[in-house]
Amino acid sequence: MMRLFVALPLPVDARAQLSAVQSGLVGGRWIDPQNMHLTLRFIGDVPEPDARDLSLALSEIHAPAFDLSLSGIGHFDRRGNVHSVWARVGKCDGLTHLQAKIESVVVRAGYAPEQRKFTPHITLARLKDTPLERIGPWLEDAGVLSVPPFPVPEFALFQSQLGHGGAKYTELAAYLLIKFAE
Ligand code: 2AM
Repeated sequence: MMRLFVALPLPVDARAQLSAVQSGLVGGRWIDPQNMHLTLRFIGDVPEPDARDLSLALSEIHAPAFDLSLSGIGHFDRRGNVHSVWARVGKCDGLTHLQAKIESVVVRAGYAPEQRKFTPHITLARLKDTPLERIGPWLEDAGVLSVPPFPVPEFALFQSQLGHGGAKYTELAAYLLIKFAE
């Protein structure tokens, strides 16, 4: 079995800028900048032949390239207990369009539709159910985060291998987005 997800890789510059806010948070486990990405669709465990079929289906997507910017910090919590903090993604029609195309291809390939609303984000740290009040000062400081627009030339299929030191991500295939000359 292979644990798969579809995501946007991030340029090294953007990852470096994100890593600049990765300090001063107690009880958090920082995501290694090498592992930072924007998840478009989590797939989960699939048999290897199905991974190949899915990759072929994804390769048939034709969607325009776009620019992304990042600004500010958000968090996911369960009843006031925060389990992750992440960089906010600026509103981007190209991203919304791509995500919708991927969702429809994945569903046509036989996977159950995603039930959750798409909240584009880049996870910076995972926390062990930390009360929101405790990280208030960090959220305020890191909230100034702002990464200017950068081009997104491709999306990719990743494998996640869970291990002791956290997950290891491997890019299995990348799919070019269509870039029009200015
Ligand atoms: P996260 O960063 O918000 O945790 C690879 O594991 C990627 O898929 C991660 O970016 C993670 O998002 C997302 N992911 C992991 N498990 C998931 C699940 N059960 N449902 C949706 N997304 C998941």
